[in-house]
Amino acid sequence: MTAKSLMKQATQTVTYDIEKIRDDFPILKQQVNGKPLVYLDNGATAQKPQQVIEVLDQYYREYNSNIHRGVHTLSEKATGAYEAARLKIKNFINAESIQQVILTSGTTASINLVAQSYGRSTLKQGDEIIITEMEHHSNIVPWQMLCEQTGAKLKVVPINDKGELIMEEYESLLNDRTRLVAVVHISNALGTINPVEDIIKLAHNRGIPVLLDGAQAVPHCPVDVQALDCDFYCFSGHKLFGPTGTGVLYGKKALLESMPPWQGGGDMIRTVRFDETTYNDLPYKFEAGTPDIAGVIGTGAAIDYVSAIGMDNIAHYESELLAYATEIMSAIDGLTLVGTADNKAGILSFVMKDIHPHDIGTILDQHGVAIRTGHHCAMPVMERYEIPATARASLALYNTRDDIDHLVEAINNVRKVFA
Ligand code: C6P
Repeated sequence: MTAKSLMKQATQTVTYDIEKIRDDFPILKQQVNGKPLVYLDNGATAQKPQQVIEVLDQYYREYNSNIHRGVHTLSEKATGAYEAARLKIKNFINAESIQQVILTSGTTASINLVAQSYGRSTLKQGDEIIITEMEHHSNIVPWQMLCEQTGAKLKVVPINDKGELIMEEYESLLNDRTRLVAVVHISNALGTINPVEDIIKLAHNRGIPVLLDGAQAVPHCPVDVQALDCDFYCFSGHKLFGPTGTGVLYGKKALLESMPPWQGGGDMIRTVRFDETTYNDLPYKFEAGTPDIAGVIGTGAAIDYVSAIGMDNIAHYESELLAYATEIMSAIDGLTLVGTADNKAGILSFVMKDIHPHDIGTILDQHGVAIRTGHHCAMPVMERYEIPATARASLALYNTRDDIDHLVEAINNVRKVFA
């Protein structure tokens, strides 16, 4: 879905009570270095609302126990809450069934699972995997490792100066040797919203499956895996206002069923004998060992939270905030935005003439403004723009124009310090 179509859809929906939303996030009420906290590092991890924190507290106080194992009351309660969270995730991304919602420790684990299970069992010497120049390392390195293991080759779709994929190059890379396309839905370093529908259609015309890295998309816009028709979709709970240590791999059922388990251990088996082991059904086949039970239940609460606000409302609110931030930041002398795609989400990567991003980040912190600086685990993006790093402000549903004004004021202070 494009930003414009999201906006159009969103204008038909209801209200956005920013004061009430901010009130739900206790961490935002504090001062940092004597200044009110302005949290603009949501791309790295998002803050947690009271509703999520309470669910975690309740789990540990009242029914902490292992799942799928015990017949005692606490274990049954934990299993029920854990599976209820899976159902919430299924509905949230509109998966066909809960069997297609594999619970992992994060986007990174989800992509590695596909690489080591699907990839390792199907790819061979000379096969090709297509990724893009704007991928996070999590969607590069697992494929490089797979290439080393199988003899397959990695092909990379380049980006233009605005940070958009060059679609003609993508089309020309698709061929009879392509076995998988793995693309980021929204770039963490540039904010680009990729034309994933077109990417998927072009790959499917040749029978090639597509994996989407949705780590930066799921917290900011509605995602419907059936409408997208993607073959795999990966995301993390902690960027979606849930706890760290949780993630999701959605997959088409036929693909998941054809894939061998990746990790072995408890819960993923049906029977174990020394001469033969049989595996559990989906989704458990891919869920070896005790998971982050509280984390998954908390992610379910986070989904309840964003669903009550409405993903359309969130997308609309954030795109207006991005437009405001883009306008005033573009006007700052000596500041250059890196990533100016026509279709963009709330990520503002920038560099300042003769000032290292780490210095920007340090001075901003003194003003209570939290941003990320560095390569953002997307070193090829930095190489593309011939820069060592950027400073990055990344928005979330609780940020305001006031936050942006504080950011700009602090940036102006950076300029004064280095004048
Ligand atoms: N990006 C950022 O500051 P994990 O660590 O598994 O939850 O997510 C990895 C990941 C994968 N893909 C994209 C597009 C991402 O943005 C991230 C995480 C954070 O940009 C931390 S490096």
